[in-house]
Amino acid sequence: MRMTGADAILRSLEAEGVEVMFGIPGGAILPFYDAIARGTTIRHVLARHEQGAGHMAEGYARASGRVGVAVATSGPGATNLVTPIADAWMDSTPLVCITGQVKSFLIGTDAFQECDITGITIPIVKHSWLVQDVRELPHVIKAAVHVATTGRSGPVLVDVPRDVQEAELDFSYPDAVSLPGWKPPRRGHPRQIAASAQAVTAAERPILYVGGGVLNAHATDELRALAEAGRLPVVTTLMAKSAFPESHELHVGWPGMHGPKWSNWALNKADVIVAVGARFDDRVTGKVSAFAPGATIVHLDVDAAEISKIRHADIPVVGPLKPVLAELAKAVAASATPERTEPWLRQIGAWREQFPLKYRQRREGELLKPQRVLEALQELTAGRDDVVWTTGVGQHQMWAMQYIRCDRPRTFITSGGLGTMGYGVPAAIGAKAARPDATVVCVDGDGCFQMTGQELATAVLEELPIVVVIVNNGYLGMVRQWQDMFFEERFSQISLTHTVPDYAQLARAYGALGFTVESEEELLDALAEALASGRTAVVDARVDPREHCFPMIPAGAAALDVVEFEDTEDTVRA
Ligand SMILES: Cc1ncc(C[n+]2csc(CCOP(=O)(O)OP(=O)(O)O)c2C)c(N)n1
Repeated sequence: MRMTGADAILRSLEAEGVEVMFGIPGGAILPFYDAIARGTTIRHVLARHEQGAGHMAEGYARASGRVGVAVATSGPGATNLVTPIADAWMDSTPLVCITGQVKSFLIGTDAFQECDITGITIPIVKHSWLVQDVRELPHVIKAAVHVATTGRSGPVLVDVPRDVQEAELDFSYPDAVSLPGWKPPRRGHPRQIAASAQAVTAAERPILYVGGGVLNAHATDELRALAEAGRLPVVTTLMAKSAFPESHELHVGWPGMHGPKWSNWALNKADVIVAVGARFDDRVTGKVSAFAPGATIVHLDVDAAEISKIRHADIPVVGPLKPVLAELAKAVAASATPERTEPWLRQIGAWREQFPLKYRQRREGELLKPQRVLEALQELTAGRDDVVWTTGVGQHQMWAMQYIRCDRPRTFITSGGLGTMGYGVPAAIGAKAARPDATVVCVDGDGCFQMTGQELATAVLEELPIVVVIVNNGYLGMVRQWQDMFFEERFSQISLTHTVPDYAQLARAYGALGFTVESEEELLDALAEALASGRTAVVDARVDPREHCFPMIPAGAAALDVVEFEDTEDTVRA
């Protein structure tokens, strides 16, 4: 069929089963938006900032397990996508970004809104295309989705000059894609899987150290089968939160800088660590030379580049996690004596009793404790399996990790690797587009909210209602904590105030519900109303800025050297 390049992009995305895309139009992408106006089955969500569009596409991808699509114009539109692209790169989120480019004959002339976006993003994409021949478009879009979603998933970029969008081609969509340079592994080596099973079943203190790769690989059932077959304790990283049911007896928390002490002890005192789709991030290991010194490392990953990148893998298995975990679970089930791990599980349980999460009770006349906001959210949503959480970055994110329980996959969506403030609100909107049935709650910081809060307009007008709970401590709280602990309380450029802006009024200005809460009673009422409203709502919870997030492994310290909350007579234990 004869059509323009712009129509061909759209028909190709439709052929790939894309249902939603997020973006903002502009000069160099106008032909594509004209094609949208002429009709498509794909819903387009109009963001207020391209960074928002990118994080929405990421939130959509993470909530649905499908590829996210973001669209922007050339120049500033494209550069506004750089942060979400970097974010998706760090967290292996499948993302296809489509950008308009100036007309081919203008490239290299410093034309209006020209920028070399394929050049700028080289280190943070799996692959990118600057399409110069309209006839290549169907294959490029097919390849883009394929590369983004296969092997270790991640972001790709397709940059299309305006004249290429306007040129015509005879459209036919390819059935298959042939990319000689992209051949992700299709199965793990049976001998390595057998060796892994042997190490696991012989171990006295084994542990599964689970990363976000398990969610990306849709391998949560296989993970559970493995854990149950060997009665293996499971720690899930921030990126893997929700990959294993958190109310399961074998879930033993979250490792790393703000993980509970008992989780870090379990990981660091293990004799066999099975790393599954995890990458020994510095926020998990602390000082690498002191990390889990006695452990044999079994490392399962689809990306060979992760093997022995940080910690030597004694038994590497490179392959897609779904079949690899299934085979390993089978092998472990055949040879494990599950009672073997009971003393170890009891030991971890004892540490759990000994080292609970703690904070100081609010005293008369003091502001709410931030931890209490998270506890209240957990209490109000306990037992519901239709809640999807997103977060910003900072103390509130770590408290959300500690206090919110997630039992179903893809229900906790956060920026892990890049730590992108402003991720929470747009990611929530994207998650809502993916899961219209779900109640999507963004736990945000007041600093984070001010980076992308304008996307409330998108949530309201596109009818993608979300609940935003701002843990408002009036500060860039996590920075305050570091300055307090490591810079002798010299506070530098961190004060935001609790009251400017007035978040509830701001929410109302966008047509959302707005609540300001300062007491426990107001908090519970506002959260209940917001969660039941079915509307976009912002709960501004004004909390004590002095609270630190504990426990904490100081950057560069050994993971066993956890700094804990110092008990007072009115300690609250979780
Ligand atoms: C875009 C961006 N800029 C700066 C930082 C550094 N940073 C990390 S946490 C943080 C403070 C976040 O403050 P807030 O959103 O209020 O959350 P809180 O820590 O108070 O819960 C900052 C500035 C970052 N992670 N991302």
